[in-house]
Amino acid sequence: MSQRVALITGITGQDGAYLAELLLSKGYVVHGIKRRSSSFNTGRIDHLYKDPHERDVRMFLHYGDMTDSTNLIRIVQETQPDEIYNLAAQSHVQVSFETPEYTANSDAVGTLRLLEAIRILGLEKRTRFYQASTSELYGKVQAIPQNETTPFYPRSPYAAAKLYAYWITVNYREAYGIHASNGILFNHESPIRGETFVTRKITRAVAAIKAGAQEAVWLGNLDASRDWGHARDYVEGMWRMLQQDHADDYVLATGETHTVREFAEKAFAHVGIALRWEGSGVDEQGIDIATGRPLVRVDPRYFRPTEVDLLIGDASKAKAKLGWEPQVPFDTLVRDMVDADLDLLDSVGR
Ligand code: NDP
Ligand code: GDR
Repeated sequence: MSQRVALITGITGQDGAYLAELLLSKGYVVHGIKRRSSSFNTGRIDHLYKDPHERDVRMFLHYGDMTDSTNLIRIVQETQPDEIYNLAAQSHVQVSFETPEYTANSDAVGTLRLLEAIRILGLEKRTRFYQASTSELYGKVQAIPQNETTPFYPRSPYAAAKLYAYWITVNYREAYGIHASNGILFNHESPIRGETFVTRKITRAVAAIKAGAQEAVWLGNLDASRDWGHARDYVEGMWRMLQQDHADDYVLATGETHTVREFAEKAFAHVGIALRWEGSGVDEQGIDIATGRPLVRVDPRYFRPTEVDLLIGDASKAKAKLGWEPQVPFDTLVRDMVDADLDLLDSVGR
């Protein structure tokens, strides 16, 4: 069998990096789209990259952007992928309230542009398509837990853009017979999670506070509950979806939910700091029991105009049809993220 070729949009992001690693380990040729940036943005994949002049090079990067149709069509034409993983997105929910039009352009219309590229180039029967859909689609949740049949109720410009992307993926599957699947993924984190998502913001702060380099961490809604898994497990699920005979939509989740407060508590506990909670709402504080110092504080700046209060997924379809199950428990995830941030701080300090 000839070498399989994959194209990953968003290869420089958290999931793109884990997915590239997985596909390379399976023998794929991996093409990735990266954006032009004034500073390096390939830190998460530098360990996978080889100079194109070396032998056995299987990963190639192309400049591109989800807002540029001509660029996407050209890259798909040049790379002739067997599988496209559409991970590129303005992926920050709070930022989407500030940049709603850009978020719609890249996350919603960007998905359409890629699907159209497949069609324009006559690749409907050859190229399989994965869409990075999200538990944010459930928004104001209509059922607990959420599965593939739970109605959507988006609560942000990000989620509304991803709703379009979800349905256009379903539509191109039904209209043109493209093997196009949605992975409805619940939150997944890792040591290479973007620094402004709440888990990584907390674990970086815990490391810095422990080292005496930071006083406290300012957070928003401590009551929000999320179903947090490990990104490495979730990219395996993406790949499995594209290996099925028929395209379909699947939830990937752990089936457990924890509040932001609980995440912070566990992260501090891992470095030997026990917190007690005082006050409520904007006055709530996480106090270090040993010293009486407030280490977690609330800043309403981080509250969202509309919030998603509680997510908990039911991934039984993925278990039955893909044989997929998450491997990394919540406690291990928190511990690994804190340890990685302690190591990072240590290596910078050296
Ligand atoms: P990241 O934010 O870490 O990565 C996003 C990637 O998209 C980066 O490579 C980024 O490039 C790229 N990108 C952003 N905008 C554009 C654009 N206009 N054109 C081209 N590339 C662009 O996200 P994750 O890896 O965490 O998530 C991957 C995908 O999965 C996203 O679509 C996200 O919305 C979705 N998702 C994520 C979940 C999670 O919990 N992580 C859960 C469910 C869905 P750059 O590095 O230059 O910024
Ligand atoms: P989310 O992730 O919005 O679920 O989207 P994020 O980590 O940003 O927020 C999770 C919850 O924590 C609350 N929160 C804070 N969030 C941030 N970022 N910063 C804070 O200081 C803070 N304090 C409290 C939020 O209000 C929220 O309730 C992620 C992204 O990866 C999306 O791309 C993806 O689709 C979903 O997960 C599933």
